[in-house]
Amino acid sequence: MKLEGVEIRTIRMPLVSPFRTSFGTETVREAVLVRAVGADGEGWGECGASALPLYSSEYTPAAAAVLSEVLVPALGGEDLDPHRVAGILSPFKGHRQAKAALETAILDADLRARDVPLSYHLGAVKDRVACGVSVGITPTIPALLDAVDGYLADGYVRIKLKIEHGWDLEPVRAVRERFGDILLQVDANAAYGRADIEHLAKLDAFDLSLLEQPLSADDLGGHAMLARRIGTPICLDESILSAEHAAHAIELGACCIVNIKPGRVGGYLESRRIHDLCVAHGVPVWCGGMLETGIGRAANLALAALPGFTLPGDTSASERYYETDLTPPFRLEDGHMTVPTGPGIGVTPDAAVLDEVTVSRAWIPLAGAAAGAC
Ligand code: OSB
Ligand code: MG
Repeated sequence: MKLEGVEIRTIRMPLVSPFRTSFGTETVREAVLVRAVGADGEGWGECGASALPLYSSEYTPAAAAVLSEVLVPALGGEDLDPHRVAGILSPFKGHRQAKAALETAILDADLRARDVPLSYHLGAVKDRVACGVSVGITPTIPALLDAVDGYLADGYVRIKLKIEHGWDLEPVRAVRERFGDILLQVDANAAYGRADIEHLAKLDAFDLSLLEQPLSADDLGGHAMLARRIGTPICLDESILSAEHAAHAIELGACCIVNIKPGRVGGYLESRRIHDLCVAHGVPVWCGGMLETGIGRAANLALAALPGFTLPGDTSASERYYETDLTPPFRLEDGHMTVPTGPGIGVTPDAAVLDEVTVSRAWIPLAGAAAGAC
């Protein structure tokens, strides 16, 4: 893959409804998209970072800057194997979501040129995946019950509720009582501390499939303490930034389930390593989400089709997030979504829709590439 240059775009797309978590409320998805252009075609990647550094230290202006100023120039204009990108970028600390978007765009361009679907490249064994939905914190419990009711009517096979201090036992109890025997799990986005262990143990009354990231990202020891006290399985999200982190967390008994978000761990290739590690340890995994447009969603579906993804992911339909997606909309059929079969990520953004939501763009030519290539 000989790269001519990379386009970095920032887009802003209104969400169909506000998404509230313990760390803030999103009403618009701001994201960076990466388009890698090579002699044999182009490829796309979506950066999971959002407008403010609330989920992790990354955020869109920083992601756009590090891509333009550091990561893309580091690639040079030489022939590039997508599997070598992470190694080339590894001297630069952090910025995993930005690195993931760049690696994905290059991998997509390479796979398209060779007519290979991403799912096949990663080792997928399913052509459709079971889908869950992540339900934000609502102003009232009746509003939450309405939201869950709507998603169950859409066919989602599991519900994830966001929780925080003051919004945990009661909403969970209300959903369990109203909807009975559904697959139900909760996500705290690191809102609690070790002092809350006894309180969190009360969630055991609700037969949850898992409790996601209750404590701070750095506190693997606290998660291990909680895991010994509580019956509900602990799943980690923010704590797992690489296969190495996953190995440590499993070894410590900090989790028995892992949420794999490709951006958070630096890309789909690292995601596959985490998947393989978890399968070897008998740890189930599922595919998380960052409110992706169709670009990121397509790639997430490819990953979610690997054999170790035995739990439904946050791979929801386009209409759960956007009135108009950048790609043909991903639709739920009988609680499942079809894994794209085209080469690379299998979808391409609609140029007119993309231009409408673009707020800034930059073209980074690569050394050795023809001037003005675009
Ligand atoms: O913690 O899983 C999370 C969205 C943004 C940031 C963090 C998280 C989420 C979600 C939504 O839960 C997942 C999705 O539907 O894309
Ligand atoms: Mg989470």
